[in-house]
Amino acid sequence: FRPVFGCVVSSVLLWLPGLTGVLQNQKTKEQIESLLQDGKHQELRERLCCRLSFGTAGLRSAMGAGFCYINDLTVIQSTQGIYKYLERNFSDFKQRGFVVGYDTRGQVTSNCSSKKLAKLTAAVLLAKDVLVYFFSTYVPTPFVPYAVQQLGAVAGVMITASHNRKEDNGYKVYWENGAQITSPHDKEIIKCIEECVEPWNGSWNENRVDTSPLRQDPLRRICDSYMQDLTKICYHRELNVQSSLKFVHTSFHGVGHDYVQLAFKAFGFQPPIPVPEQKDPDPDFSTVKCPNPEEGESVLELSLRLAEKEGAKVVVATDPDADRLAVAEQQDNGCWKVFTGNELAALFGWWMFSCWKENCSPDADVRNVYMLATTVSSKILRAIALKEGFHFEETLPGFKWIGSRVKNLLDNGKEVLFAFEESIGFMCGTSVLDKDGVSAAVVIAEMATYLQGQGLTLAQKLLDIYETYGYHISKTSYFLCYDPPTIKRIFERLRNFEGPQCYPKCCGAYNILHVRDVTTGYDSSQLNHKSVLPVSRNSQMLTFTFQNGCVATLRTSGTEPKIKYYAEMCALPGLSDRGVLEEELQKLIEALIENFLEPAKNGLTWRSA
Ligand SMILES: *[C@@H]1O[C@H](CO)[C@@H](O)[C@H](O)[C@H]1NC(C)=O
Ligand SMILES: *[C@@H]1O[C@H](CO)[C@@H](O)[C@H](O)[C@H]1NC(C)=O
Ligand SMILES: CC(=O)N[C@H]1CO[C@H](CO)[C@@H](O)[C@@H]1O
Repeated sequence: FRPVFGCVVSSVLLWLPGLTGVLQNQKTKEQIESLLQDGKHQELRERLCCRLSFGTAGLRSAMGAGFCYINDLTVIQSTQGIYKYLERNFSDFKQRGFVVGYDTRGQVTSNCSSKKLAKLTAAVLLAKDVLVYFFSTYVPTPFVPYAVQQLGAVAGVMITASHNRKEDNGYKVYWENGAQITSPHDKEIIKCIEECVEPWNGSWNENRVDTSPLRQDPLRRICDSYMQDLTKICYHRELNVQSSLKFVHTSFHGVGHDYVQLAFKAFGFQPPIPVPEQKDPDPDFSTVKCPNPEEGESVLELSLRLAEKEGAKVVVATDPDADRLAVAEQQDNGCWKVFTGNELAALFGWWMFSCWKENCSPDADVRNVYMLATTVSSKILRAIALKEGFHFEETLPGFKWIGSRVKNLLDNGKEVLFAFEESIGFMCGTSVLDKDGVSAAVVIAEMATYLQGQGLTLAQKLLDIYETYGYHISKTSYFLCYDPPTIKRIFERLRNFEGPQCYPKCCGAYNILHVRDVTTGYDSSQLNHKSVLPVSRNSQMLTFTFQNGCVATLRTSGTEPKIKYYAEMCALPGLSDRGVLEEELQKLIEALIENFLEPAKNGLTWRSA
């Protein structure tokens, strides 16, 4: 399919290669037919003269008819491309096999569901004699990368749109190393997809998973082994068993309930109290305005009320595909504190290191130990690492970078305890090389239980961590800017601030110590002035390290018309006047906007959030 062909929509419509596919699904067929009848040529063009772009995150779009939507056909086409790519790259692909998992999403109007799309994914591969590990029921996203590694499969796919709105779905691809694919696999796969857009014989046979001898159900084996592996990061089972602390868990209408229950059992806990209205799968996410626990108190309403009724002090919330975790804790004044991703990371980082230290063998070397975070996440782990003697590393934003780097470190004999990204994604231990809300939920439960024994709450311990390692206060926001030349101008101006190829040395009254430009690969803090991070030419990202301890990153968003900023005040241990630090951070952000963003916007207005 080439976009040009589709542009004389009505007459050639039926000749488009692959269009027979659109028509295989009665519901998406009806959507196209009704657009045709109503003469909605513009919308037809938008739906048919494009192709869903396949990237390192796989596919992500609304479900519905058309080549830039997620539907039976686009999933078949993508899987055919992946088949082609894997067949060329792995001589033992068919024997080693491929993992397919799915969440609980679905949409009546297009008769698409994650399970159906997963069955079609499996059908494409089974028809080509590939061994397929197809889960017999929905699973958390982290189960797929875990299964890929455990089963020695070549790759895997999870059909999920995580915490996105209910209209969306997605197709997330994991490589044999158990991490999400990175470039250039995505580019190669795109080429392969374009080579085989016409569905093959057999690709439509979604019922093949029920009959093919090449299909295996890995559910039992993977679930048992996952729960067994979880206990590697359980350090205080004896406390958990006796604990009277109650927990409420919400699975946000997604996959999490059964798995979080099992994880608590594996740690020796009483089962957490589920939020009844949200415990079972519901593709409409009926009780939340958006299925993202990151939104804080407003979406946690039902959990918090239940916790108050039950006398549970801690609420854990897994997002719909259970790869991320939000946590709230009731404070002495009765109010709830919903922790940010960065705050939770401070707790996890402290906890995973303390547990390691207490349990490591006498000849263990702390210099062999690593923690990781993405460039836009809090630097609290850096502060802990500095004081405790282990390594801290940054990766580009996105867990695919963390996963691949962790695998690399493990292959080189290093020990990785914890990694995170600020958007409540946590990796505790290394059984799964991706964010995992199930393990994070049970680890925080153990932490809260242990702390209760010490007479501390999570919030009190957080302050304690800040006292010990230095306060870390961060603020993230963005400007909407619909004019790409303006965005380009802003960043180019910063690259040529004090003359050609000369980055700013200060921002208003604030002195800049170091600049890192991931777009060009420059980093003034390195001896050779080369950034250790992979160069990322297609996006803008500049990080300034200020003399006062603040670190600020300006970056564009890959998919939205935004300039985002992430600023953090990293104070030295002992500087504990939070108010003063907050004020300083606020003033610095204002200086950043006034000096770095405003002057290059040419009168354009933008909306700040
Ligand atoms: C939805 O798709 C399934 C096959 O996956 C089919 O059996 C069913 O009849 C379809 N439902 C509607 C309403 O078209
Ligand atoms: C696919 O099936 C059709 C009809 O059954 C047949 O004519 C065609 O040759 C088949 N193609 C391949 C590649 O097997
Ligand atoms: C690592 C590897 O073998 N990559 C190859 C995979 O297959 C594509 C063709 O589809 C080649 O271009 C890659 O070099």
